[in-house]
Amino acid sequence: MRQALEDIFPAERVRTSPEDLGVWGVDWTRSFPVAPGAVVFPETVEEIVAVTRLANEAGFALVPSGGRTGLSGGAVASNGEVVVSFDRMNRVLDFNPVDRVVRCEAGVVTARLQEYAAERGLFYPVDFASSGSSQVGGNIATNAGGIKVIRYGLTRDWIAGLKVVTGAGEVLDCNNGLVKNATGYDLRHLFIGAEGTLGFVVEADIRLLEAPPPQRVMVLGVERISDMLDVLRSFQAAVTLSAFEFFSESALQHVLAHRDVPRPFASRAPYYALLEFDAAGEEAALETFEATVAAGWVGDGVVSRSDAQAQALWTLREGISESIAPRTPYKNDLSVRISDVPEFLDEIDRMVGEHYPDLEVCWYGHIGDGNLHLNILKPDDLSIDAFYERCHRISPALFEAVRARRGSISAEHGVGLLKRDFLPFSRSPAEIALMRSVKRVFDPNGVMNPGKLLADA
Ligand code: S2G
Ligand code: ZN
Repeated sequence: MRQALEDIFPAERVRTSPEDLGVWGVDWTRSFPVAPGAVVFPETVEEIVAVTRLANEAGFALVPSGGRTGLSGGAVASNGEVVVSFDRMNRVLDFNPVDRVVRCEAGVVTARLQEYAAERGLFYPVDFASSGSSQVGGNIATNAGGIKVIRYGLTRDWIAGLKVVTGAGEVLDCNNGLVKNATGYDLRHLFIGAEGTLGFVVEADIRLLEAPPPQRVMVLGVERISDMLDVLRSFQAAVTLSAFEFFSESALQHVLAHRDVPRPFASRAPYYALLEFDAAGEEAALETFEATVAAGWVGDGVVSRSDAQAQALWTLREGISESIAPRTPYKNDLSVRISDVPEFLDEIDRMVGEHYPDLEVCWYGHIGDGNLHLNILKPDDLSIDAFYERCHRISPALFEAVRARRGSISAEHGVGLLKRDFLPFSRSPAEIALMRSVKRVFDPNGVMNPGKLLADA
C-alpha cells in the first residue's frame, strides 16, 4: 500500500508512524479502536481522484479527515483504512462581493472562514464550540448546526456549490454557486450530511450575508424545564432572536470549575436559558423578562452591557463540552419537534432519574431547535467499558421515546459509528434500503468510510 501511495504522493505526505496514525486516525470520540493503515495529505483534487481510483483498484478503504472534532466516530479509522486528511487543502480560492460567495477548499478551518467574512464586512452564520478546529469539509459532511440555527439555519442552507470526488473517483461540480437551478436532482444535498460515505467534499461555494446589527446576550434562571418553551415563545414574540440555548446547573458548575468566568448572577436555578438578540430589542427584552418573572417561569436574569460580558456569558454555554470532556461523557444528541420539547424533556428527565439515580446528568443544547444534548458523566470508580455498557442499556428506551415522537437520535452530531446501530429508531426500513442504494450508486466498491452511518456498507 505504501509504495502505491508514494506513486501518488511525495514521501513526506504519506505517514505511517504510530504517532501520526494515532493523531489522524481518530476524532473527538474515545470509544473505538484507532488503527489506520496510513495517513495521506493531498494538496490537489487530482491527488484525491488518484487515491480514490487506487483504493477502488487495490481494494482498500478511505476515511475522510478534517478537523477531527466529530462526536460520533465518523472520522475514526479502526481497520487499516487510509486516512485522507484535508489539512493541506485549506486555501480560500475565490471570493465574489457581488455574489457574496466564497470558494473554499474543504480544509479551511471554520473560524478562518468566519474571520475572512468579517474582514469583508460580511458574516458566516454557522457557529459552534469547535469552530476553531473544525474544517468546512467536515461541517458539510455532518450538516453542522450549532448555536445560531434558530435564526440562520444549518450548514446546508449556506452551500451554493459543491465540488466532490465520488467513491468511484468522478469529479462532480454540483450547482456551481447558482442561486437558481431547476435542472433535476440536486446532488449537492446528497453529499451534505453524508458523513464521507458517498465521496469527498473537496471544494465548496459558501454564501455569506451582511453582518448582523449589534447583539445583546441574556441569561435567565428557569425553575422548571417544561417552562423553557413558554420563555422561548415570549421572547420570540418580542425580539429578533439569534440564539436560544439552555443548560442545567450541573453543566454550569463544570464550566465554573474549568473556566475563569463568574456565575451569571448570585442565585442558582435548576436550568438556565441563554438568549442572543438584536440590541434594538433591548427594551422589549427587559419588559419580556419582567413578564416571565411575573409568570413564575424565570427567577433571576442578567443582560450583557459589553462585548466582554456577552463573551463571558456565552462561555457558560460554549465551555460545557470541553469542561465535561474529562468525565468521558456518554453523549446523546436528540431532537424532536419544538412543540414536543416540554413533554419529551419531562419524560426523559423521569427516565434518566429512574435508570441513572446514581450518575451525574448534564443537560444542555439548542432548545430553540428542539435539540437537546444529554450527557451522562462517567463516575471515577467505573471503567469506560462498564460505564458505556451501562449507558447503552438505557439507549433503546431513550430512543424509543424519540421514535414515539418521530424525532432524531442524532440531531447534529451525525451517526458515524456511535449511533449507526440505532438508525432504525429514526429512519424507516424503506429509507435505509434506499440510502444503501444511493451509497452503491456513488461508491460502487464501498471504499468510502465503510461502516459509518450504514452498517456493512
Ligand atoms: C454543543 C458540542 C459537542 C458536545 O455544545 O452544542 O453540540 O459536547 C455540542 O455535545
Ligand atoms: Zn450542539
